[in-house]
Amino acid sequence: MANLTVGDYLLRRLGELGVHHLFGVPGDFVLRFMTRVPECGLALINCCDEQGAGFAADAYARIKGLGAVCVTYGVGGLKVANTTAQAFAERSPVVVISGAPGMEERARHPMIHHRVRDFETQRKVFEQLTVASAVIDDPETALTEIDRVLAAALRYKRPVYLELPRDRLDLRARHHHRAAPQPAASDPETLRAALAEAVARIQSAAQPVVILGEEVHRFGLQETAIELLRKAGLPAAATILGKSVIDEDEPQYLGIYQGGIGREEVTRFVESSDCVVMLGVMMTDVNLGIYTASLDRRRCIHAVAEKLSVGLHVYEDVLFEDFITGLAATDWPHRSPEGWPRREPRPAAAGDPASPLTTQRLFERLDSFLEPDMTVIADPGDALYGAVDLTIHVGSGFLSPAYYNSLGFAVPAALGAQLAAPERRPVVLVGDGAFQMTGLELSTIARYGLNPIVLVLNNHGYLTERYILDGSFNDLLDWHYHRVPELLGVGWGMKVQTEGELDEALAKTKEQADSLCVIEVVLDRLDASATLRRLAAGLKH
Ligand SMILES: Cc1ncc(C[n+]2csc(CCOP(=O)(O)OP(=O)(O)O)c2C)c(N)n1
Ligand SMILES: [Mg+2]
Repeated sequence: MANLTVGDYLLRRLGELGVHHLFGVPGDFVLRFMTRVPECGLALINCCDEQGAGFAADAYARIKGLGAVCVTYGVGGLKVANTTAQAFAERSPVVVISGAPGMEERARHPMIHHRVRDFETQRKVFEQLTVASAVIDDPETALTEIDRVLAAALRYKRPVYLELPRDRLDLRARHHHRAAPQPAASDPETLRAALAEAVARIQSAAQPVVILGEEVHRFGLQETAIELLRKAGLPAAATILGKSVIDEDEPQYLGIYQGGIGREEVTRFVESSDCVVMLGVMMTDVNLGIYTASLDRRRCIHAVAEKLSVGLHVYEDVLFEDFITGLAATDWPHRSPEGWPRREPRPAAAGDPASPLTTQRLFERLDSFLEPDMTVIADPGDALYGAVDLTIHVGSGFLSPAYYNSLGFAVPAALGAQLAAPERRPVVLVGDGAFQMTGLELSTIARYGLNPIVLVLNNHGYLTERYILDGSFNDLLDWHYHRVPELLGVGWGMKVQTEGELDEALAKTKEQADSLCVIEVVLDRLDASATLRRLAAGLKH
């Protein structure tokens, strides 16, 4: 690789790490790098807007373990600050690649376009939003720096930033000077002690329960977690951010635990447990039902990437993955599934076809529509809260930014998700407010011939906000959302207001198997899912 240019080396490494698509918007500082993308065997997916590209890369990273967004300096770079912040907050390893003014021209023309305060500004912003960053300005260290930054994304499952001054891109990179960083390892004695204490607690508990969180997914430990549940005969709930961390048809699965705003039987079962094993659970307000969760830490085992505690004992130098793998490898005695809360069967039978649709009926109907070859992607808002109890028939089949909660994720995420997993058709659940933010990426979806089913929940404004404090600031212009395919000249759309029309539209999406489908679901202005009603009560202060 010693003879590659700096830019080609980066692209070669991304390809080796499974990144076959780069999402971005061109600009003069990144154009030459972009011409190298297809030359190096990767596809450049041109988005309408950088924020769309950032969300697409985030979804891609959640599915493939690494994603990349590629933008120009300032106007492009700063537009992906928000999506990078989300990737940081929710542990999604996205590589942000920004073109930049050349080192020579920085000296000659300080007021070059897209500059903000100085040439350091953008990198400093991204230093706050990533786990590693570098300006690749020196061919002597370029390879080592690229390797260091990519290794950090993979190790910490968080975004990283690489800035490419345009006059350094084509320089021949020199060979590596530094050895690759040693992979982190657990201290064996501490690991043994932590496992011994955790296993003893679980074995002696009358009603142990596991809560699986998002980090199990991010660290690729889903199979290990399932092995643990099956071998030890343990039931498991999931957090909302970790929804679908395991296939929700798994007999051990109880549903989403969300404290006081979740389903009552699950909350009661978890909170009455004498040993709650929280694996990869981030203690966010949304995961904890706006802090209505009642989990006594003396009864909890809490393992996350950055911490391990068993009751009040804190163990250092134990890697999250080693702890879960150790639990799964334990020889567990048989335990029978007694007293577990049963999954609520959802009414599958159709109601009166002429009845106006309600949010509750929409989600009940969707529950019987979903299949294992679909990825459900929900935007924050009632699209997410309504989706909490949908049964996802495949592990990692649900994506939503349920912590950082940036509206406008779902449509561009469908682009990233479908390119990452082409065998799964995305089902996008998006509010009218969110759709007005990034819905234009349907254009990119259409351009690349993808076929998601997009349900726009048109409740005539910002419902979630209405529940907290209403005012005209929560109103929106009522678009003809179902006619967007006409505007694009691609795809099929339908507006549905009754149960019968929804059935018809869902059936039609099967006929329109290869095309983009937009279903506008008209809902009452104040109709809400049960979860949103409970959540809103918690948010009102
Ligand atoms: C980028 C962004 N801006 C603002 C908010 C604050 N916010 C949270 S929910 C919401 C309303 C969402 O409206 P819509 O997408 O129509 O979903 P609904 O609540 O109506 O189901 C807003 C504005 C946010 N979460 N993200
Ligand atoms: Mg709305």
